[in-house]
Amino acid sequence: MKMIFMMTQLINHGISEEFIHQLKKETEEFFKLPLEEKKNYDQLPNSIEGYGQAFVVSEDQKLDWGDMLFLLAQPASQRNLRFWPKNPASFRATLDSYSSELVRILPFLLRAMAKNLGVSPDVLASMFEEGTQGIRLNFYPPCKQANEVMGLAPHSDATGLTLLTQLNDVDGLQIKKSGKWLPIKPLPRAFIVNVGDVIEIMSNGQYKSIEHRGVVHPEKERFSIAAFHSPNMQAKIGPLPDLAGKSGAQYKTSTHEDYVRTVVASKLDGKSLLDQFRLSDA
Ligand SMILES: O=C(O)CCC(=O)C(=O)O
Repeated sequence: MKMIFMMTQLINHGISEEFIHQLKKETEEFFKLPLEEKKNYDQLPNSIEGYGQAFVVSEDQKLDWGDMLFLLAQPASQRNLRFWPKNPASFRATLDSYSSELVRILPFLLRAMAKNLGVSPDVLASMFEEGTQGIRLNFYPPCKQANEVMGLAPHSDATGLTLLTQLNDVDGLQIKKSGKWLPIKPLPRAFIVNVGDVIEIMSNGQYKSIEHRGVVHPEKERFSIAAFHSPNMQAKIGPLPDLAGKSGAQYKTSTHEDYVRTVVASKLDGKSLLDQFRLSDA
């Protein structure tokens, strides 16, 4: 049986340690700005983009113990600079370079995955060309009652492939494996690569999206950046025809627009989103 990863760590990616250090420094400086200044980048109603909280669906929901800034970084033509911090002064340029570097790396991973699946090497990479990239910067302050709160609620990413960087030496990411939460220790300078729901669907279930969560440290703050990659808007979200043809489609096919509409209307709850796309008689 071939090895299929749900989460792996990528090293030798060509992004320098100095650059990651700068990214960390500026991310930290941003989150340490006075609240009044950060509020200039506040999320607008019914949108995740900007400074605030992720996945808030109701007034009485228990919020995550964390701050975040979410930016739509690609396609670059669709950026809304209203949400891109002007302070620190070079932060916009740093984020822009980071976004481009990840776009450079992504096709290598997608080609390796296509090869693993036994399909044409460029089939996934071409669907992700001119695709979307959302960048989420996370700041988890320490919490004396760390066991009582959650930095980031359990979920799988609704997108395709996520590249995650932990910016300081405080761990907090956990993945669910065989029903148990397993802490992840990032390798030095590695990106954590998480398979998302879109890749689970496209691979007809051969790759499984990974359920994960972020826990909080009682004394130390933590910073991370997740970059979520999705196919372009023309791509259909469904099992690749070569895979569905062999074993029968396990998931339905939707337009990308319909897929996004379903995601936005769904409550974040582990991997439950996928139930809406699974074919019941498969
Ligand atoms: O902070 C982490 O390590 C996890 C972040 C993450 O998974 C996310 O932002 O979706």
